[in-house]
Amino acid sequence: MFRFFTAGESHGQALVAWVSGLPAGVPVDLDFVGRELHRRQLGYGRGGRQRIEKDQADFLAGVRHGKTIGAPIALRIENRDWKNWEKAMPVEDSEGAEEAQKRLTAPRPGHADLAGAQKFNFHDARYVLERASARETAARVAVGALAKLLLREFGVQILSHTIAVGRVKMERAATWEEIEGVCENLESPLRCIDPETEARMKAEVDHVLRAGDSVGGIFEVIARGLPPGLGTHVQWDEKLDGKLAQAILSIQAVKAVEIGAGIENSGSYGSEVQDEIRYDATRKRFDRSSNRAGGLEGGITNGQDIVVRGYLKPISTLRRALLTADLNTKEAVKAAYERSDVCVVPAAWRARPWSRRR
Ligand code: EPS
Repeated sequence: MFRFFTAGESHGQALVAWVSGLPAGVPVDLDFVGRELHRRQLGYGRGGRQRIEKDQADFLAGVRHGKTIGAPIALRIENRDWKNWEKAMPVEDSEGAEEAQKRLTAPRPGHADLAGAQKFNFHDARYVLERASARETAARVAVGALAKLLLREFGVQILSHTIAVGRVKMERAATWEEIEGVCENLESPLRCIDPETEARMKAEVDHVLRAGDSVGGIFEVIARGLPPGLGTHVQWDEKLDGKLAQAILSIQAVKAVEIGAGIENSGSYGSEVQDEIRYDATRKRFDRSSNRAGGLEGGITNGQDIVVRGYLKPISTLRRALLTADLNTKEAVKAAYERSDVCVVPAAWRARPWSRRR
């Protein structure tokens, strides 16, 4: 079974990941892993941190001579920003450490700050936000790159693109070729396939930047080439749609997940929603006339593209701060502001295409 854990504070020494369950012999293309990490750092509306970091995965275990060896994999991504935080977040308790600490006592509405501080009885949300930070996704991207390298061996392609930023939404369906194009293009500011819509998305980011606000959006991930039969209908926690939903919802700021046309389907009649089945005699396989189910029926892949959408709320760090209550004095204060992104939609989207194996 493929499993992973991540560790690391946003301003600690490093992010680390531990991965288990990859078979021996999977080629580990370090350039590919590096490119995935680089892509995560790009996108319009990102904060100043990306100018400090140059994320790179340093493999410590489980990969030898360019291939997995079946043993657990350990990797490390350095936080270059650590040198600016050593005094604020030392590992050992030291003299004067308290004064140097960059305390955060005005929890941001919508952030893990308050709930996390209550959970651990902290009088400062620093340790909470350090771990709740979207910086953690760098470790997940490195792990995801390894998973993609395994899937590549089976001819599976995974692409993704931006559907909406704030109030600006793509109104037409994207073709596979268009999504491939935007995945290859590192210059694409918001990873939207339609230049006119993307220009309006950029204006939306500019608007919130000027207003001291933030903006969310929708990204879509598509997996092509998976055979029918992955996942299962027999046990609730093994259903693939449930597992995918958990994976997407666990990304910082994602508040909803959609599989196929799930949201629209809930307001339609059954006759309009189900994908009719036919048999393609040339390709000797069952097929569907449409893909409103998003490639999953009963928690099992049906051989069609898997289509999953993640809905991101606007991130909770705002220059135009909202009201909150101080953790210690309980007084009404403005929520804390820390350097932040204003739009993370293009970072949540981080897949890239690859050629099918011949
Ligand atoms: C991020 C790093 C963080 C944030 C952002 C994403 O760095 P810093 O806190 O030093 O600016 O920019 O994280 C958040 C959105 C968040 O809420 O913490 C990154 O590497 O992606």
